[in-house]
Amino acid sequence: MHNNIIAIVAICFATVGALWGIGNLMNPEPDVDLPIEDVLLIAQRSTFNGTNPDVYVAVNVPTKLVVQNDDAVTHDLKVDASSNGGITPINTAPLRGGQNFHTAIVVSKPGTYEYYCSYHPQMRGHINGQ
Ligand SMILES: [Cu+2]
Repeated sequence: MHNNIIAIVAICFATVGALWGIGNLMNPEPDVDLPIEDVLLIAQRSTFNGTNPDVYVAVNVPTKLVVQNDDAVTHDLKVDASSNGGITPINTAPLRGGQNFHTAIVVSKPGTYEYYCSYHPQMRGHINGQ
């Protein structure tokens, strides 16, 4: 009898836990706790954001990066390994028009690093980690 009560309580907890988990999946919480703004780079007219802007990130604070291709042609975004090892390399897949890629910028040493599109040499800018 005592074991039955324990089993019933355990099943209740498991059920509530499962429902809670499903509820969270259906209503994911927004990313409100990111310490700094996400970075959105949109490939358009063979530039990133029209100006290939410098991107500023804090050292040792992973920054969410979304690369969106709004052009008709394929683009990608790459960051190569640096000689000081201060940035985690980035390589989106080739992105066709309308596709996007979610990743992160992770800088571990202050410095200036280059991002670029491997298809279009003029599409390049800098990531400044400070
Ligand atoms: Cu490109």
